[in-house]
Amino acid sequence: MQLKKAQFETSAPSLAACPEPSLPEFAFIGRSNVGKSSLLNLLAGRKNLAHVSATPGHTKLINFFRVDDAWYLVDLPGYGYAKVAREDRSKFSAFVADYLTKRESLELVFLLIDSRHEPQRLDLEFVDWLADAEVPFLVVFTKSDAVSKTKLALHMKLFRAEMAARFERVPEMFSSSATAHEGRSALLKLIGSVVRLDH
Ligand SMILES: Nc1nc2c(ncn2[C@@H]2O[C@H](COP(=O)(O)OP(=O)(O)O)[C@@H](O)[C@H]2O)c(=O)[nH]1
Ligand SMILES: [Mg+2]
Repeated sequence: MQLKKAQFETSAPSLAACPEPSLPEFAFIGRSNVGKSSLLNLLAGRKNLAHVSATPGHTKLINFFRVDDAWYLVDLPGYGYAKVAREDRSKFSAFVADYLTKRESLELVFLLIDSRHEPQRLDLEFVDWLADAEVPFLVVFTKSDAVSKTKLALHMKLFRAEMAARFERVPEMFSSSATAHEGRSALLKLIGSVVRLDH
């Protein structure tokens, strides 16, 4: 799918402040620093559309980016900011929970997982939350450039096993690298097929 125009629309502090739910949305979530904003920029083909930060824990708002006046990319606040007390880390704001469970126009969540690690408890707890809430999601392994092909394959295999223990149908899994420009076409193709089905 070719993408012509991507623009920032709004930062919402509450579900009520989100744009009219008139276009299909694809929302990115994952731990702080996993590469959400970078992946969003990669997909949009714009270097600085979403703000990339070396210091995690910044975004508290839900940021909407309108693409070709046809769909939205949505940058959600990250979970698991390391400076937050351990018991609070896996929690995320009531607002994000609200958005994930109540937003009518949310088509699909992209759960971002750092390729460099074996399955992490925090991420699996979030998967369990998504499963309970019946929120449809796919998995993207980010920063694939930062790990060997062998390690990437191993980490994906271990994560897939965790998914197979939870779901009858294992969520689709992709890998990406904002640095090496990898994963863009596969993800845009998937978004394109969902957007076309919708209309
Ligand atoms: N090596 C590598 N680093 C990345 C990649 N994507 C993001 N980063 C770095 O990871 C840090 C966090 O990125 P950001 O997109 O702000 O993550 P967010 O907090 O999830 O939105 C930044 O220092 C990025 O430069 C990637 O594909 N490869
Ligand atoms: Mg970000």
